[in-house]
Amino acid sequence: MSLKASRFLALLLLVALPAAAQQPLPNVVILATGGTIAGTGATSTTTVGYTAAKIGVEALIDAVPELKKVANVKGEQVMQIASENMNNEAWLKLAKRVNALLAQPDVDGVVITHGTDTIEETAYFLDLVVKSDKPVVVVGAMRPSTAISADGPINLYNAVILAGSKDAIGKGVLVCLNDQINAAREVTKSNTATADTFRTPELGFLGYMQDNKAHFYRESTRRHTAKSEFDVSQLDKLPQVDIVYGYANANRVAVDAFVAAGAKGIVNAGVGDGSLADPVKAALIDARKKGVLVVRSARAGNGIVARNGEVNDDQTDFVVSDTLTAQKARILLMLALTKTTDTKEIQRIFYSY
Ligand code: DAS
Repeated sequence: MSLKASRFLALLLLVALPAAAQQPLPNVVILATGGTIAGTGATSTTTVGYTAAKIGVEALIDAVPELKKVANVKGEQVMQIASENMNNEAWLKLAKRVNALLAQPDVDGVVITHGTDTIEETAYFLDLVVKSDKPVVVVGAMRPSTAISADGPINLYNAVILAGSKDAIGKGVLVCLNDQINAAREVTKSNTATADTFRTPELGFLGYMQDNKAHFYRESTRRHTAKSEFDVSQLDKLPQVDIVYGYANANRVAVDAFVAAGAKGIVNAGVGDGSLADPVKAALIDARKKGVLVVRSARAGNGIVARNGEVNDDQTDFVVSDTLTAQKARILLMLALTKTTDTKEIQRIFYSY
């Protein structure tokens, strides 16, 4: 090859290489709902007693200029609430917006900023109704935006990287705070105040965020998102399902009150392996006879609630929650009741999701 030709080839490579190295940035939409991540406190050391849901989505994005290096980001303010006030209507609105965005070919992933109190519930609801394999990442913060070492900015930065990551495709809805990646089905808020509060106690994290990259080590074996049979696109409300908490000396008042108020389903967070005090069991049997669906969960929060273990579920026509906590079982039962009231079919659903 002549000197001239080899110089031309070297020049070509110099120009071509950097371009090839610069993959196009992913398009990520941030849907803001409120919470501490959007919270403000009176001073930089106020980490309790602050006001949640004060700062808008554009301010959240502007506070992290590094986002521009990792994704093309757009923001929408879907609502502005502290998440203890999250409800079924808000979930339906959020789910419909997420599905509309993910159906767009120019959207690669969605991040939802959210209060930490009910992140685990919103994430699981979306895990069951999002009709796409594209990443959906729910993120929050344990310190308000005005606090020293506020965790919101780095959590938002990591969430956007994760939502734009090809490795996150098909993993289901993810909850990512404190550099840890959790699956929606099992994640739970385990501490009232610390930055490492989100845990998947026994089944473990899916992976970690480190050095601007998602690192996955496992994935869920249960149905979710694109493989889910649930569709809320035509729904504007969900069946009323309530939770009764088990404890020593429990009585039947709460069960009877929920039935009288028209609950279509009751989840019992039982002691031990979903055990029921006699008065509670009698009340739940009466409820079932009136057509209310009953699911036995466990306040322990981990482990399998065994069918026909502490209660003869075949005889009482109850359903068991498998390993779902009561707050997650409530969500799955609500969605199951949009499709069927057959307890065998509902038990199949609890063993599938
Ligand atoms: N009240 C809490 C909430 O909105 C604040 C937070 O931790 O995000 O869930």
